[in-house]
Amino acid sequence: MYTLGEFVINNIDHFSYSIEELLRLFSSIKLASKAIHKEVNKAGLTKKIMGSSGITNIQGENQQKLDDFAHRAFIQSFKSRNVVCGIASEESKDFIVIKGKKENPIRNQYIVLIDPLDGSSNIDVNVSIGTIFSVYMRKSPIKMNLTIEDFLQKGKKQILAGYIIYGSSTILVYSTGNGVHGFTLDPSFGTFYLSHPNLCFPKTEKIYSINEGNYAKFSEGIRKFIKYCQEKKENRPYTARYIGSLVGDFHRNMIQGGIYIYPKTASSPEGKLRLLYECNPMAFLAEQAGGKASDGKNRILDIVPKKLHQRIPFVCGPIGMVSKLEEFMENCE
Ligand code: AHM
Ligand code: MG
Repeated sequence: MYTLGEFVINNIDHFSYSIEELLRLFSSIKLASKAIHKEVNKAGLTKKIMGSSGITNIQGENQQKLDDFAHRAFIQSFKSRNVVCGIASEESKDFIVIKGKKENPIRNQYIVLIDPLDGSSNIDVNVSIGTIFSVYMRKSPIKMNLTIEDFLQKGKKQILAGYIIYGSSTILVYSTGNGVHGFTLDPSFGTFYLSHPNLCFPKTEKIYSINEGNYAKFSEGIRKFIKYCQEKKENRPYTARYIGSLVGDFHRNMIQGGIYIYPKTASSPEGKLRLLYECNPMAFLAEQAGGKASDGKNRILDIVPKKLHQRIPFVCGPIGMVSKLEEFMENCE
């Protein structure tokens, strides 16, 4: 049984960037995710990690203690191991530059964008949550200061994207542009083992995932698509499944065949999910798994980001289901 480290080394021929940096990055991601796994699993036993931190984060949302713990765990792990030159996190306003010491300046070329703990409304109720990460090569020359342009790159420029789901087991899923592969943490050894090689959306279209409580706030195209999903015709009605954790909903849909939708609503006219921390990495994985991701009209990976915390409507899943939704959107404009 391959460990994550062994698998990465054996499946890296297609990768044209620094493998040494990639391996160091993976070891930081593994370390931080194991720390979070440990905290998530004892959350009910300690008040230290449950509930709100009392802070309103940059998203204008009530930050949970575990959001803050996860943010610190990743930043600390990336910083102390000198694995990247810059980090942007959903939990902090500005990007963070990692320069190293004057006598030993950092020469790393990767920048990482991260949602340290996604689905935080599920933390206190023992429902799956996740970490989402996304990696790019810096655009600016290595000896210059990082600029915002290093972070505002199109999603198709990602060289690595993935997530960790803290669910009934902890699973790390990633792609470097050569398929999507999943690794389950064996907590007794603290090792991730290959459990889901070559993940692909199946041929069966089975599930639709959307917060239907917002039905009255959706556009006509989305409302019609929901009715289409519920219609008794051909292979429909589809089953409705919605956790409210993007990572959990995506993971299930990729394995069982389903579409995830977070459209714009009357109260969130730009959508809710963040382009850089949530949509781009999931879109990269969706395409690598033979699926499709869009904002209802445009390919997510082609969108030029305008700001770090930009929100956007998001749809992803099997190509047929996403294309059908786009058809409804187009016909209702
Ligand atoms: P978060 O980053 O604050 O946790 O928000 C993102 C989450 C997604 O994981 C999830 O799909 C969505 O928000 C759920 O939102 P809602 O409760 O509005 O359905
Ligand atoms: Mg999030």
